[in-house]
Amino acid sequence: MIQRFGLLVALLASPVCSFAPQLTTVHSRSSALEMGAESEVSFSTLDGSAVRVGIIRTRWNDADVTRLVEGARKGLTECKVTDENIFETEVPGAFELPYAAKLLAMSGTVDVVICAGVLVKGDTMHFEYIADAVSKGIMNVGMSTNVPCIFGVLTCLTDDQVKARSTGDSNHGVDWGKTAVEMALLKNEAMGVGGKMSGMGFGQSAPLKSGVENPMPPAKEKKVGF
Ligand code: DLZ
Repeated sequence: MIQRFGLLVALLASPVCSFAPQLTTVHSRSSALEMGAESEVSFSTLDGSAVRVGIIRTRWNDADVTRLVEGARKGLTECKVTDENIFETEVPGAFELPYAAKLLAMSGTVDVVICAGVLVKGDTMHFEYIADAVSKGIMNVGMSTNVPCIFGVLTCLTDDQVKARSTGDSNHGVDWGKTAVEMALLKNEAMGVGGKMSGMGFGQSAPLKSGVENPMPPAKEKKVGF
């Protein structure tokens, strides 16, 4: 038992141990959680130069959502996504996001959709119903269309919480942009688009069949957007 514990300690202390970086991550993660707003995820270098991104944003909480979309664009730019490969459109409120996202995903003109919005709890049950419907709706779009759909919706109890998550270095939109690129690349790799055909993992076997018939065939020209 003691021997095993000693081995575990040695492994954790070893610079080549793959657990060691995780310990660091866990530590910074907990301090980030205490602050409640900072990014809690890291990204490797992502090449999104060929990725087409659709952004759907709400007009509700306009100023906050605008900052979040600016953050998402910053994240996309840091991953080499070009401006001409970003299509942006808007809907009234968060409840409308999943439907618009489904139309955009089915258009075949984008590799990933980011849904951006802000829900703030009021005095009624409205917040709970919308937050639940929107989160499930956005997940359903990704699962039913095979176009990854990013949940870029803040669900906050106060305006201060919104500000803390949509400004400066803690603008969550930046992570949403990078997440979008990572998921688009993962999808392309898994579906055999440019994947290597040896070894194990996503993109290593014959191209996957989606199992989902897309009612709208991919656009012939490289158009981005509806
Ligand atoms: C009605 C409503 C309320 C009270 N609050 C918000 C909100 O905080 N964030 C948001 O994006 N949308 C809100 N809405 C609008 C609903 O999302 C939706 O647009 C309407 O219920 C019409 O379907």
